[in-house]
Amino acid sequence: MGRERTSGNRGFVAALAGLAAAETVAALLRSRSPLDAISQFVVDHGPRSLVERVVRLLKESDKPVIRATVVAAVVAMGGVLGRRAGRDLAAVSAVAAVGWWLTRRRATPDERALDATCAVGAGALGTLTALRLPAAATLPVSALAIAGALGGQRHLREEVACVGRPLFARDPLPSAVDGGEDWPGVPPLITPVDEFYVTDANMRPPVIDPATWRLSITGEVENELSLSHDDLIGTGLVEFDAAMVCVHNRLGWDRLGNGRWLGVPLAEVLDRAAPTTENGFLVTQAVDGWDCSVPLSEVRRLGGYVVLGLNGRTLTAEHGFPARVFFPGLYGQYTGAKWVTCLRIQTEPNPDYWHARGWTRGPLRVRPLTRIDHPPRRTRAGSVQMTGVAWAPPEGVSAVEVAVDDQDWQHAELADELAPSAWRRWRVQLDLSPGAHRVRARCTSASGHVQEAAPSPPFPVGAGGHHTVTITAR
Ligand SMILES: Nc1nc2c(c(=O)[nH]1)N[C@H]1C(S)=C(S)[C@@H](COP(=O)(O)O)O[C@H]1N2
Ligand SMILES: [Mo]
Repeated sequence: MGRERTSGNRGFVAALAGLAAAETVAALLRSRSPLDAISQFVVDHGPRSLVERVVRLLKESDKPVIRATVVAAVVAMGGVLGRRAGRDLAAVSAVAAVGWWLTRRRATPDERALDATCAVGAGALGTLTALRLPAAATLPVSALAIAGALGGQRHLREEVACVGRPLFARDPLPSAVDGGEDWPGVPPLITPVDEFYVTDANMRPPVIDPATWRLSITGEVENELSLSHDDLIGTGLVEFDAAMVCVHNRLGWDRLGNGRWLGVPLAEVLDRAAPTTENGFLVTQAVDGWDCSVPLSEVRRLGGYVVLGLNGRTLTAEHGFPARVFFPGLYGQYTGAKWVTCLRIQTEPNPDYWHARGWTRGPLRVRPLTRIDHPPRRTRAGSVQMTGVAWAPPEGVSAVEVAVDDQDWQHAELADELAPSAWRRWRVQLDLSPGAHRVRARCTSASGHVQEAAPSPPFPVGAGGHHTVTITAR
């Protein structure tokens, strides 16, 4: 019994050391992280309903949790293998085979060769070393391996974070807009880049060299184009304010941001390319293999941009450097690719990353929604200021109303509109008697559509219903 437990523990340590060694070597050689490769496999193959559940449960911490789960699974596997004496070779081969197979995914042939060598070599060596170590040495050795791995991960993260240099912009904050600046608890009019939500199907954003990157425009066009980053910047950038909303944004959530974007109108690019079909699709394709098809009729209706900058700087790696496609008014997963490399005009849509995983074909338009941001759920009784934001891109918000308990709707004061596609801040003065109150909010879009009451989850057409909070006044 005692002996079995010892070898089980050795198996745990060996698996952990193997993974950590592979991770460290990958970071040192600037190859892809094996842990990310395994996690990416989980992301790519998770069924739609599971993905929905994970997003709902974990909100924006999904990726760290996936990584931690993978580490736990690998260590558990090591523990199981370690229980049987004389299985060193089996353990080492399992680590090597899994590492080799996984690193072949989503990479160029060169990267694959390097990644596979790292994963197989370092992982196997780490595992073997840990299995052969005298019991007293296992702890310090695995601690060292983990420290190396964490250091490597950190190094990679910093490398990714450094993209983003100044790019032409008007005032950082528009002075023309009245209201909201000193309203309690209301979010900034323009969401700072480091607070702007990040959603994509990658464990780590691709890092692209703008010197070699090209945007190609191909398919059913008269003139194929291949544009560099400088070509696009020189085309004459247009600044526009718009909210980007993830289809997973639930009532009260902040999976949306209001940005000041810089981009080239798609109409200009398409005019130069001259599509030979009127009723086809614009397929935006990215370096991560992600794609999304937008009907040309919708492209004409919404305009859309090849975006190069956000809030006065080039895009950051996380938000799609060097370029992304954005149609204000379409949910994030229908609006076009970050890290875009190809715009292809086709008569038929592509399978599309999310459609292939069970999501609605689209394009899905953003449903108007209102969010209550203030006051906190416990507050003083009496006169209380409530604030929030509402959005209805691309047409804009014309009214926000709030109802306390089952009383009548009362109109909120709206801050000036920055742009119809941007979010709009609002406030209202409430008189709350001591006790618990249920407060709901809704908006009306510029075309007169009143936000409906029936609550619905993000799948299949985006969340709906009134954001409702319970506020206890004392
Ligand atoms: N290449 C690529 N583009 C992508 C995605 C992706 O996974 N890969 N995710 C989309 C989704 S679901 C959303 S909500 C937005 C998010 O953009 P943000 O991370 O800059 O907020 O990007 C879209 N573009
Ligand atoms: Mo999204």
